[in-house]
Amino acid sequence: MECGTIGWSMWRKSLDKPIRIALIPGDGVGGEVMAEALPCLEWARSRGRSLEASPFPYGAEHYLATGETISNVAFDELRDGYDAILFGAVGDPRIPDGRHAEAILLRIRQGLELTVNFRPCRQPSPQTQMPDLDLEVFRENTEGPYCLQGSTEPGRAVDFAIHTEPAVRRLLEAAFRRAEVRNLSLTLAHKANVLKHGHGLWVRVFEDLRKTHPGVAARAMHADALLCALVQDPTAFGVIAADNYLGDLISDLCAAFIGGMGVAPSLSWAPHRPFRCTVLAEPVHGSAPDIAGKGLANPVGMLLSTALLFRHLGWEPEAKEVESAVARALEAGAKTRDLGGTLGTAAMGTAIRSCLPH
Ligand code: GGG
Repeated sequence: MECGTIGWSMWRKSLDKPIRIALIPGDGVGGEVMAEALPCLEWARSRGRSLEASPFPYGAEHYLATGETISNVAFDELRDGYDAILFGAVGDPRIPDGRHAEAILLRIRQGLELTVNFRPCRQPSPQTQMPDLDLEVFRENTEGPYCLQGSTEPGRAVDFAIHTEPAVRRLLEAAFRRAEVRNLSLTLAHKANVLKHGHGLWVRVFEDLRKTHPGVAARAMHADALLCALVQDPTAFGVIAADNYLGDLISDLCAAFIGGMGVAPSLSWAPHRPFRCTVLAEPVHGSAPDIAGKGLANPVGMLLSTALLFRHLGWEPEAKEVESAVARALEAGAKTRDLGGTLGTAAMGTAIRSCLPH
């Protein structure tokens, strides 16, 4: 496998030590879905995979109790001592401005320079109306309006967006390579007609990389036209690349094609730091405070994120087994409420686990 695509087995801090995974459940349903991923880690260990998992308390509860989001020492520990972070979700109604969420999740994404946020969008089960759907969104994960620079003034609010050529190039290079390896088309979503500076840069770099990847069927589209075409026929798209903001919106729409946010996984990495990178696996969904604590959340997005992490570590058989256990459980009728079923989070996790080989 190529460096910069998932499944490259050298993404680890040390070859002769166990893979170290930091567990950050975060807020709301994060802990509930994380609880269903832990037995998957245990299962991988039972198959001979060498891993250690350590919990970290970062989230709203910890912030309200201690005033700490992530300390510098803890951040350094995550960066230098862990191969991966398995993350639940952030967001808590008791902190309406989301300052702890920024300081935790955006700090991790930006501090670890996790430029590539990979959000595949395939039907989690073959029993579906769109079996041909094979979409993969590459979302830039550290810049754009997420630079968190701006101000609220009387009668006026300002949000800046920063796009740097190295990050844009890294994201697009990863998307081109992925499209090449999987023989998929590549579409860049942009609004360079309005956002002349930032998205103008995206289009320029895209056109540049198109020359070095002549085998990829690549096109740049205005995001509004792309969204319209996507809703009309999602199977007409392959890899979609976009900046942080558009990439978030487009991938959330794509999640709706496969059953909703509850089933959508993601993995983030730093393509320019293959040997030093702590990767981040997290479901696309947030903390869902409306259903938090009720045992109703769908653990599929979390489990498929765990499968992406396994694949990234080179544990392809385990990644495939988890994905097919999810598919088999869904085919057998196991569904949470968001998918029209009646199961709670734990029962859904149990149903999926029962489909894993022993
Ligand atoms: N598991 C993803 C999560 O917790 N998302 C919450 C959130 O607010 N994310 C900001 C973003 O990704 O746009």
